[in-house]
Amino acid sequence: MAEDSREQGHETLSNLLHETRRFPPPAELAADANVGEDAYAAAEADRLGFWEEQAARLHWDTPWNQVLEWNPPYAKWFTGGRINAAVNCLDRHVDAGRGDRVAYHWEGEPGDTRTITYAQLKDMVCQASNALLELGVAKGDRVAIYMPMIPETVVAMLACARIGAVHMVVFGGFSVDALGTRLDDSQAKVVVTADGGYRRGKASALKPAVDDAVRDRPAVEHVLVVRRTGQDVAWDEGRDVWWHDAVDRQSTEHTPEAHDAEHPLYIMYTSGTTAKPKGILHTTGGYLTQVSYTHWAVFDLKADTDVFWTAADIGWVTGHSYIVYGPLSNGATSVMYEGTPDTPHQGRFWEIVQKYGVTIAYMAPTAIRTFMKWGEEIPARFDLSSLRVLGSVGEPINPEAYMWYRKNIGGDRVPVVDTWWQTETGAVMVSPMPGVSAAKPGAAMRPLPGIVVDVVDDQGEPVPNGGGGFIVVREPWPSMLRGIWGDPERYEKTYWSRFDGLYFPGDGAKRDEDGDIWLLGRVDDVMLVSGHNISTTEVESALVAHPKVAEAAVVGATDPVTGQAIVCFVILRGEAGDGGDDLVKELRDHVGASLGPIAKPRQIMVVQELPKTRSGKIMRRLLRDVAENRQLGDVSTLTDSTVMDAISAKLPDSRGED
Ligand code: 6R9
Repeated sequence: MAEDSREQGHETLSNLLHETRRFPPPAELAADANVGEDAYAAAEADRLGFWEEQAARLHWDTPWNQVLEWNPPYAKWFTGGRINAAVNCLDRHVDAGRGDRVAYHWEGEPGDTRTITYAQLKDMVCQASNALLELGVAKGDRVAIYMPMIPETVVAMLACARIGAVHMVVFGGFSVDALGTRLDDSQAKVVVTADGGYRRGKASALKPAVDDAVRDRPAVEHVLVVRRTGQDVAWDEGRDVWWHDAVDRQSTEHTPEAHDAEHPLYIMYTSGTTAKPKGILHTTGGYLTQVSYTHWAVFDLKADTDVFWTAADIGWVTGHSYIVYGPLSNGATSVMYEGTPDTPHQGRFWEIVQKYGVTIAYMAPTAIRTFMKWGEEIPARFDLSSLRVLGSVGEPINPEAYMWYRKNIGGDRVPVVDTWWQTETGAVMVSPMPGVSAAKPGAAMRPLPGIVVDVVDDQGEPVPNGGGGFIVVREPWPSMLRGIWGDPERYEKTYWSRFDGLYFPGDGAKRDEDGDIWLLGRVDDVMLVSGHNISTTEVESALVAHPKVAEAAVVGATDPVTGQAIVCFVILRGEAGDGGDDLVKELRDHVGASLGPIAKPRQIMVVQELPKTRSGKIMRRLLRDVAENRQLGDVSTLTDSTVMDAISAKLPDSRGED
C-alpha cells in the first residue's frame, strides 16, 4: 500500500533547512517566570510526584489514593480522587473572594460586548445545571453543544461538567451530516444550540441544521435554543425549549457533587483522514490537572494581571483546553471573540488586543499567514504593547511566519511559544517555556516537564541528534485520551499498534543537532519522491520564505517517473499580484535552491484560498485528489466547501514546466 511505503523510510531533507536564529527569554520575564529550568529535573527525578504536585493545585473533595494505574494502553490517573471540574473553574474562585474578577471579556462580531465575572458565570452555570436536570439529563448522559462563540457555550459545557453529563461540542460551522454522525455515535440526549450566530457580517442560522439532524434521531429528547440573532426559527413544541425560558427562571443555587477522577468529562470528535470521525474521550481529574498546569506554565500566566486570549473556536480542542478549562481553573481573565478576523476590517484582532489590553495571545499559524498576506501595516496601526507572550498551535509554524508574528505582533521583544499537542493529548505536550528556552523559529523544542516524548525511526529506535522520524510518547500523561468512544479496538489500533508500547500520534518529527524537536506534519502527508522522504512542511516553509508567498500547501501526486511528485498550491501576499509563469518558475527555482534539486516541485498553482478544517489545518488529502485528477473525498468538515470548486477549476492550465 502506498500509504505504508510512505511511512517506511526515515531519511528526510530535514537538515537542508538550517536555522541559526535563537531568541532567549527576555530577562524580565525569566526573572519572574512561573517555571524555571529546575522543573525539568524535578519532574525527571520523580515524574509521578511531579504530577501529584500539579494535581494539588486544584481543589479535590476527596484526595486520590493512587497517582497512576497503568494497564497499557489504558491509564487511570488519581484513582480514588473525587473532583468537580466546574467547582474548580468557578466556585473555588468565588469562595476565595475573587468573584468580581472578570472571567470573560466577550466580544460579539457585530461589536456588542458582555463582561462576565466569575460570580456571574457561576450563577449562570448553576441555573443551566438546574435546567438540564429539569430536562431529564442525568449524570453520564451525553449533551451535544452546537453553538456560535457566545458565553452560553461555556455555560452549557460547565453545567454538564457540574452535573456529570458528558459534553460533546460540535463546531458550529459543520454540516448537518457531520452533526448527525456525531449524534448517532454519542447518542446525545439533548442538543444545546442557538437560533444562529454572526459570521462575516451576517447572521448565519444554526437551528435548521439541528432540526434536520434530529428529525430521525429519537435519542435526542430536547433541543435547548439560545436566542442570539433573533431570526425566525421553526419550532417543535414538545422537543424545543428556549434557553431564556428554561434557564433564566432557575435558582442560582446548585449543590455540586464531586465526581470520580476518571468520570468522563467530554467527547470531542476528530475527523482524521478516514470517513468515520473518532470520539476522543477525556475524563476529569487528569485532564484538568494537565490543562491547568500547562496553561499556567507554558504561557507564564499571572492570573491577577494577565488578559489571556485564545483566538480559536470552542469547537476545537484548543478552545476546550485554553478558552474554557485552563484559564478558568487558573482564575484568569480571558477574551472570547465570536467572529472572523476580517470583520468589519482586517485589523479586528489587533483592535481587540488594544481594547482589552491582551497580554497573552494564542492562535494558529494559518491565521498568522493570513495576516502576513494582508500586510504588516495593519497591525502597525494598533497599540500592541500590552502583549508579553505569544503562542502558536495547530500546525507546524513556518520559520517565516514565526518571524513575522514575533516582529509585527510581538514587537521583536515578546517570546513566541510553538505548542505541539492534539485532541488526543488533551493539553500541550511539547513547547518551549517562555522564561526558560532560547526559542528557535519553527521548533516546538522539548517536551514539558513530566512528559516523555521521543523521536524514533521506523523500527521504534530513538534517532540520534540530526535525525528524522516519528514523534512518540513513551509514558502515560494525565490528560491523555482514555479511549475512542465505543471503539476500544480502534483506540489500540490507531495509537498503540505502530510501535510496541509507544503512543504514536501520527506526526513526523526531527531532532536537530542540539536535540530539539521540530514537527514535520502528519506522516500521511510525507511524500516519497525518487526514494526520498520529503516532508510537506519543509517545502511549504521554503515557499513561505519567498517574499511573494503568504501561504503554501504541498502534496505528493502519483508520478510515473518519480513515484510521487511535488505539487504546490500557493497564496500570494497582497502586493504580489496574480502570479504568472515567471513567478511560478521563480518559485520552483527558489525551492530547488533552498532544499536541493530533488525537492523542486513538478507543479505550482497560484490559488486564492486553501481548503481548511475548523482549526485551520490544510486538508492536503483533498488537494491530492485534485492533483491526481480524482473525485473529491469527504468535504463535510471543510469550513468552506466552495474553495475546492475554485481550485479544481484552475487545474488544467497551470502546469509548471521543467
Ligand atoms: C491542538 C490541535 C492535532 C495535530 C497534530 C499535528 C498538528 C498541532 C502543532 C501541530 C506542528 C504544532 N499540530 N499543533 N504540528 N506544530 N505546534 O491542533 O489538535 O486539531 O487534534 O490536531 O495538529 O499534526 O497531530 P488537533
